[in-house]
Amino acid sequence: MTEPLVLVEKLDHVARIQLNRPHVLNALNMQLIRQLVEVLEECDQDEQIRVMIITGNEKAFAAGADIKEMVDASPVDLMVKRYLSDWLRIRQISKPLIAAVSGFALGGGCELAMCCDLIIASESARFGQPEINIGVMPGAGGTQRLTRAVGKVKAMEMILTGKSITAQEALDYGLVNRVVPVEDLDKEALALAQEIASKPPLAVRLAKQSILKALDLSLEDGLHFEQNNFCMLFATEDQREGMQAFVEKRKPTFRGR
Ligand code: CO8
Repeated sequence: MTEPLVLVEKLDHVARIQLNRPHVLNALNMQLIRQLVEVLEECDQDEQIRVMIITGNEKAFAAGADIKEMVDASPVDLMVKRYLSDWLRIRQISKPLIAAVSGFALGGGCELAMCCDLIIASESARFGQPEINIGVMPGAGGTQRLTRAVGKVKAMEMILTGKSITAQEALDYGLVNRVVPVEDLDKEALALAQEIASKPPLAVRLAKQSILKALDLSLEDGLHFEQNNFCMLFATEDQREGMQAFVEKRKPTFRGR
């Protein structure tokens, strides 16, 4: 029996999804990305799950797209195989995604971390877009998401030189939320996931959607989008529960309804 390329563990309201090609530093082949997307979509539908963590192993989150899979590809092959289309499905996931990164997060690995909504890095994490060194450039969002995350000049330097940055630099650049000791990575990612999972899930979902829109829309349109989502939450039981609990000075219980 072949090993699954992603391992899934569900703990309370959190799914921990581990990339599982350790012998090639979790190089992202099409099959792995397909399995990852299928698991994310399944968790997105699962009412028990409120937050997903994507992680790798101590040596690598993911060292990029699988170069051996691409080496002989023509543009037509990439189009026919719809090589990058599964990546767009990650963007449709409505629940928060946390990347827990140790070791290499390079090329597609850095891009995958940036597809997530929050990034916890261990002290050993290295982020980079080294595609320039193998004759190409980022193709799964790197030029767009890195630039939005760290600004033009830092993105230019990282993408045009291919040099990677340390976890501390990633923190200073605003690319990651926090840096933790390697041995604490799982625990810290889980604690953050559980904290978010304790909040009203529909408010979390609409807040995530609204923040992502801030990167796409004009301020005027973004403010309208936010107002609509704010008003919509007054249709939920969790809004009544949250506000009633405040008034009654008790802890709310959120049901995701
Ligand atoms: N693809 C395929 N195999 C890889 C990759 C990769 N990206 N990275 C590492 N491996 C394999 C190695 O070939 C090696 O396998 P083997 O033992 O069979 O030779 C094994 O993993 C271990 O690697 P190393 O021996 O090289 O380990 P080191 O610790 O010496 O070096 C490095 C680690 C520095 C990370 C090095 O492996 C490296 O430079 N890897 C390539 C990094 C890279 O260039 N990434 C970008 C790839 S292109 C890309 O991501 C495009 C994204 C856009 C599309 C996204 C679609 C998925």
